[in-house]
Amino acid sequence: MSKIRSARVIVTCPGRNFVTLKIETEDGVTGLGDATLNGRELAVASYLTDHVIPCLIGRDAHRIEDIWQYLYRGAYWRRGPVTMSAIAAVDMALWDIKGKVAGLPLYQLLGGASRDAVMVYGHANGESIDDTIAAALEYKQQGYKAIRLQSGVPGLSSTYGVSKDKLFYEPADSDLPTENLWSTERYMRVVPDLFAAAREALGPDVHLLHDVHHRLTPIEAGRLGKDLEPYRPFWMEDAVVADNQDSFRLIRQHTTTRLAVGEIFNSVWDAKQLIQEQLIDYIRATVVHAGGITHLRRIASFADMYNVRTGCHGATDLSPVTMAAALHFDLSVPNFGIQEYMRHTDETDAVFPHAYSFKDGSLHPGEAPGLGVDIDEERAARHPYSRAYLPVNRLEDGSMFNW
Ligand code: EZ4
Ligand code: CO
Repeated sequence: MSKIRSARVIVTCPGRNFVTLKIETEDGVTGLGDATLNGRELAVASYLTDHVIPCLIGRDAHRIEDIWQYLYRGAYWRRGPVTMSAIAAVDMALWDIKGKVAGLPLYQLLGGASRDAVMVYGHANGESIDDTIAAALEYKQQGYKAIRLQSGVPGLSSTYGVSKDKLFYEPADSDLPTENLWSTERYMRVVPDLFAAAREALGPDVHLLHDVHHRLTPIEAGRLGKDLEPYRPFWMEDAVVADNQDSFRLIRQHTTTRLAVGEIFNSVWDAKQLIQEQLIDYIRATVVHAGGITHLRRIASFADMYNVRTGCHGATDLSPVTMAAALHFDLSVPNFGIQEYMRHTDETDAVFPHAYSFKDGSLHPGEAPGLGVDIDEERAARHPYSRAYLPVNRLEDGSMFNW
């Protein structure tokens, strides 16, 4: 028995906003959980402070599963990104505490390492195909074995995944949503050319990935997947919106390019049909937005029965606390596939000192007990919350589209 004495939410903006839950037990052991929901941060902060924390005080921090069920079943209102990010934060913090009490890195509590390290992919991007290839060559130089390619589209002033600052792409770029323009036709012409050039420049061994970011219809996605087949992409991500899971059947009928989806999924129910009918190859649900380590393990076990591997979301809006949690999970889970890795800025890393490290294209969570991440609260306090939104997208005729 190790009673929860206190819990509080820390909101900080070292370059971008992060919401962190800190739980402390009566024995003085602390645990951290990430609760960041990009562009909707304060909703989760309030959900935790106003509705979750009062129910946590006095509970046994070691009863992780029971607390998970209490917060999920006990809310009556199930699922959704706000609820599941809040539950995730509690879950991560409790696993962190359990690891610290045991004196073991979290991956040891999850069954131990199933592999030596976690293969990650980096984000290469550029305004033109040449710029993107130059960025990809830099990643290869740094040892990356897998690289995501996103290039600007001629005729569109801004494109998802393409940044001014190559190393630190940050889509939540304004205190009110910026307006982007989208043209499927222009986009569909560029991507196969990008992959042809990239395969030629980077050679046969590097894994090449691409994120469509929910912009196509199923039949368009089938076409793009087919166009990319000669260049053997590792995966095509978020080819279509997955609200209607049936959509993926049509894509499957037209291409053997591997499909990845799920960074905005909150629970196993978002992926049930996709997994059961083997309509995808990689499930991208992540610790922070899908109910924590406890629920992500459940999703992965289910996926394993259908040959679906994990490919956790790992953009910069997932704090170093989530990155650490994901790495412990990735190292242990049998059906790991790949981990997304967008480097945080030095400013962010200074607020969240961490034990994980990069080497030879892979990350390792390190051997510190628990998650192996801390928060420097003094530094955090120097970076107050600053409202920031993801962009919105419109078609050339002005109608709203998916970003
Ligand atoms: O747009 O994390 O694969 N990575 C992505 C990200 C998402 C952001 C949204 O907050 O799609 O760049
Ligand atoms: Co994505």
